[in-house]
Amino acid sequence: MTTYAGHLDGSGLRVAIACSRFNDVVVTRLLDGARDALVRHGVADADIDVAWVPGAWELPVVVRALAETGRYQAVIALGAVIRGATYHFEVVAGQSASGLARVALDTGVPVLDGVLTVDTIEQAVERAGSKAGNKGAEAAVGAIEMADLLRRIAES
Ligand code: INI
Repeated sequence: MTTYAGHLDGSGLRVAIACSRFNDVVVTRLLDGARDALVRHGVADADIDVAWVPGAWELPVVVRALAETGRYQAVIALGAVIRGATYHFEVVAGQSASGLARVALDTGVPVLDGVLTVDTIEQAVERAGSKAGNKGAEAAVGAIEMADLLRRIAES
């Protein structure tokens, strides 16, 4: 029996991060968490590229462009969709998530969904480096695991 498992060693990996500027006070904290986690797991800071888009709706097309360059072993999407008074919350959150999933399946490059979908700004802040952890850091660790897992499967 062969068991494949990704290790959390990011040395030699190139990773792209697409960030949405909407709610950037939160997204900047997600980006800080993601970069910190990548570097602490061995990814060189010079091997991390960041692209900014207007909102979570725009993340999938830029994540696709990054994935299709072939330069990155994983792409991380970061954003914050906050229900608040926004009537099209479900539309933005749903299309962002399904678009990101489609890019991963279409390109074969792992896409980590670090987009917060929450009811309030307080919940977003909690998940961006305070009492509920940092979803950007979680996505970064997942990116390293997925990149290493796919490499092991390809090389077996
Ligand atoms: N974009 C977000 O990233 N977060 C939100 O909470 C949000 N709300 O609430 O509207 C949001 N909307 C903008 C959207 O992502 C697009 O940028 C916009 O619709 C233009 O296409």
